[in-house]
Amino acid sequence: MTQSIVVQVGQCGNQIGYRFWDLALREHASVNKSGVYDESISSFFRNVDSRHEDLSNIELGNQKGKIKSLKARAVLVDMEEGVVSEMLKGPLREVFDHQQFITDVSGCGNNWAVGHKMYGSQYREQLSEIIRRAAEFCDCLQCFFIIHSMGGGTGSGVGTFVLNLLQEEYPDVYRFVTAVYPSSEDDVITSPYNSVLAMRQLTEHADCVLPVENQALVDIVNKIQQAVPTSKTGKKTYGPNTGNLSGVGDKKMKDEKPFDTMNNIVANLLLNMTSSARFEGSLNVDLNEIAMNLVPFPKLHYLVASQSPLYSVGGDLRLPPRRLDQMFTDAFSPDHQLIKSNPKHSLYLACALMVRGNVEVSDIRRNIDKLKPSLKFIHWNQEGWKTGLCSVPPVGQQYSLLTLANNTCIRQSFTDLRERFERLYKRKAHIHHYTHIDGMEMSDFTQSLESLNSIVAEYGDVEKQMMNIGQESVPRLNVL
Ligand SMILES: Nc1nc2c(ncn2[C@@H]2O[C@H](COP(=O)(O)OP(=O)(O)O)[C@@H](O)[C@H]2O)c(=O)[nH]1
Ligand SMILES: [Mg+2]
Repeated sequence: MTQSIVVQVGQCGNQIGYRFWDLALREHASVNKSGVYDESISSFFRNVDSRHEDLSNIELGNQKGKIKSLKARAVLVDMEEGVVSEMLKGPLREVFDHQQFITDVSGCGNNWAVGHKMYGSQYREQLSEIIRRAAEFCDCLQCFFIIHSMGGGTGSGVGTFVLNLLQEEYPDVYRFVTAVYPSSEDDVITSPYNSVLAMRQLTEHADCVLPVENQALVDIVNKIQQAVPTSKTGKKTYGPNTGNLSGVGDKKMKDEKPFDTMNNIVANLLLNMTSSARFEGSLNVDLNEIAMNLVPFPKLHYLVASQSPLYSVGGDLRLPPRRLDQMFTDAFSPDHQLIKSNPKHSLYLACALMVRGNVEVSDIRRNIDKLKPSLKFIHWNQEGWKTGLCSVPPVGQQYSLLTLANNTCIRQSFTDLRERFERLYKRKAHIHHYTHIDGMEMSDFTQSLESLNSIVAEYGDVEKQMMNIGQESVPRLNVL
């Protein structure tokens, strides 16, 4: 069994990370009834109780203090203290070791340069040290999962600094980045700059990026609200701010944060993606196989995720269960994508289907055959499916499906972002806040824009190639 380390940076990164650890503990608790520390738990948690291996502790909730011997394989970084110190007061406080954090007090002011150039160099040694410590606890470290937003300063700046550091110091360990992209109505005025500057780093230094758009999350949350049966009082029982999706039960209601429901969706993406690293399955997809199978060209490593059911939070869940075949239809529909897109209208380079629960390989095959006529795959990879089957479903579900698509539809998100960047950049608005930071040059802007242009162009070229082939293969009339 291999291990992974989660590196969560900035407000968004830490808030999503927190949801991930909460839900991961619940999953393990529901499967591991004996409470004995085993290989499955060891993939993301270490055991600090050397006296005995008994972990009847992982039952969360009212069994206060019983998670003392499990520590998350996590590194928490934020240049503000608020979010991390709240985590230390919350119900999962025992899961995080005090040696696992780096915080500062003044924040990055939503400025990538402050995060990447200033704090990056200032904290380089400490970051390197804290990661080394986490890595030393692993027998066989396979992946880093980095979580951060693109639009702010810490996650986008320090987060991408850490990414580079990881590549330098652990070149053989996979780097998966979950990156939350700002919506067009984002209140961070400099978010297009931060996102484009960060994206160049993701393009150059990550093995795989799972882009998530806040707009897509908001739309999904609204959809969930509509789908959830109303309670007797006529009130919706689920949705943002109702508390139930926060994952720690009803008493959490008063602590509910506006992002929690959205973050649960992203946490579920990570749970589903890592399920075969955490549990047994008849068709286990090793995490390295995702990078291997889904990324045919090094920079085209942005994978569009979609899932069905849209989320799962265990026993609280009251959404009607999805039928198996419906789940496959869902996952290819635009309203289940974690970026605003319609993959059916674009070209697939490859697609992974990560199925969990009591599902047969033949069920997957049947659904692939059913879907195929409506999907366009690149001509040299017509059978570009990677399927995984993990026997353990999410808590409270019979089965679930996560798809990860290398699809040219991502180009639209990138061109939208570029437009927003250019609107500011044309007038050089706010640029001086960046260039006065030591080490930040105008070339950082120009090169990041070039990098984005080239990604957009590369996805475009792939599409064009396909169109040309399409035309050539139009059957001609044989003139007799
Ligand atoms: N989905 C989600 N987005 C967030 C969360 N917190 C902040 N954001 C978004 O992230 C961007 C700001 O980044 P933030 O993580 O607050 O900044 P940082 O602390 O400097 O990294 C904005 O686009 C926010 O809308 C969160 O918990 N979940
Ligand atoms: Mg912050």
